[in-house]
Amino acid sequence: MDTVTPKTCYGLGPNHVVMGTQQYALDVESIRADFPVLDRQVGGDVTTPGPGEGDDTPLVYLDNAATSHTPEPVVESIADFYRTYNANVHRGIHHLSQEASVAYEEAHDRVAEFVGADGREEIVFTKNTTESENLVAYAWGLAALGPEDNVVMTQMEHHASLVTWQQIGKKTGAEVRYVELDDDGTLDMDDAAAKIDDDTAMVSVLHVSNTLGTVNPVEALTELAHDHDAYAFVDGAQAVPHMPVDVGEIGCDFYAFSGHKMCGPTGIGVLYGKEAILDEMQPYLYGGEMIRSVTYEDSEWEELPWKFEAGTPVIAQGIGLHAAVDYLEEIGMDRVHDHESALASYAYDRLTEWDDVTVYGPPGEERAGLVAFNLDSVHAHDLSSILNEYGVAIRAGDHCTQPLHDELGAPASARASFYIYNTREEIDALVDAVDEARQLFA
Ligand code: C6P
Repeated sequence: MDTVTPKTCYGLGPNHVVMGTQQYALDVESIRADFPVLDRQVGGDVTTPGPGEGDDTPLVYLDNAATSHTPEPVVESIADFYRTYNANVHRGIHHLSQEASVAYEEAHDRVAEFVGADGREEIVFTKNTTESENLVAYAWGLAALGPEDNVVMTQMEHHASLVTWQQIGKKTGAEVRYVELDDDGTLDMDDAAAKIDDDTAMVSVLHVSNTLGTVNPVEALTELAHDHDAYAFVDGAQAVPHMPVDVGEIGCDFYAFSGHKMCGPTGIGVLYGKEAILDEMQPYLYGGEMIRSVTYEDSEWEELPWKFEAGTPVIAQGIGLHAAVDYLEEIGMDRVHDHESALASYAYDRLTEWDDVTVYGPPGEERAGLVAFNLDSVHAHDLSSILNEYGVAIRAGDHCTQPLHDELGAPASARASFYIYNTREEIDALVDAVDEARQLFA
């Protein structure tokens, strides 16, 4: 890797410099060049999108768990689709439709390969992780669950799965159970073994917690589920963007994630499902594209995965996701993971230097690339507003894990989350701004 000349940046004083790329597991400097938004100044009028008057504070973007930014090759792939071969898929035998269909189908193949699925039949494109969860809950859960069954989740579940299975539980009478957490924010596996029993029909668990940064033992949880003939659904929204994931190795029956958290566009999610199970399931949405033949009396479904992609599908988004996968694989998912782990560990160490800061979740080296915390004297929302004054973008709130925040005894937390383009200097910028807030409210 090349050594770069350090440059002053990030607006919190001359001590914040971009260091030589040799200090990172990946070449941050050249990655940053693919994301023009990272050069934004912020602070002015928010009613007109884009740079404008009053924007004079360099952006430090640490809200990647909410959504990541989109590199130029991905933007270009989407623009190229609209500029040169925009057409609906699977509906025309004209040239553009065939080009679009091939590109859309190949996007399924590429995603399948990326997560270790057996082929495109196992990869359904949805709108996001939330829709992937709902697809299985409605298509499988409504038909399969009854009052004698239970669904097991964890206390750290995101609302995407928690609310979905909770509501399917109400509709079907199935009991919903939550595996408890140990004090360090990891799963109590004894409790998991106790709660998953012969009446369990589904174990739906997070791979990585978007609040605690905990990485759950999804292989062991899948094994527990299968020991009791239950299905295992893994919510990988915070895993696939950040680490190598192989659904075959995990052994789970379903796995879900979103394109917009992994350098892809918004509006696309992925549901992986084992072919034999998807084959058995009835569709979730009906209409065009998902049918093979229709009479006034009845219909037959198209083959997988199209059976679950009713209507005009997410064509441009799928093509963008293909480019995002290419982009991430070019960097290497091991290096993505190592880079973020180092950043999270550094942020954890710096924030825990203060006694009046509570950091949630396991220690630095065991966590995924995010840190949720609270200052004793400042509400997370106020903290986030102050940080915004310094151009530091974090998320404050319950991060769609309200019951978990109840468990933590905090209505909200501040969360910094990292990605391939973040630097230690940006974490210094975060810590300096947090310190300003501490002084202000001391
Ligand atoms: N978490 C966050 O800021 P969607 O919105 O469907 O793309 O992803 C939902 C989702 C599901 N599971 C986990 C673990 C998640 O983190 C998310 C999204 C964002 O943490 C928005 S709440």
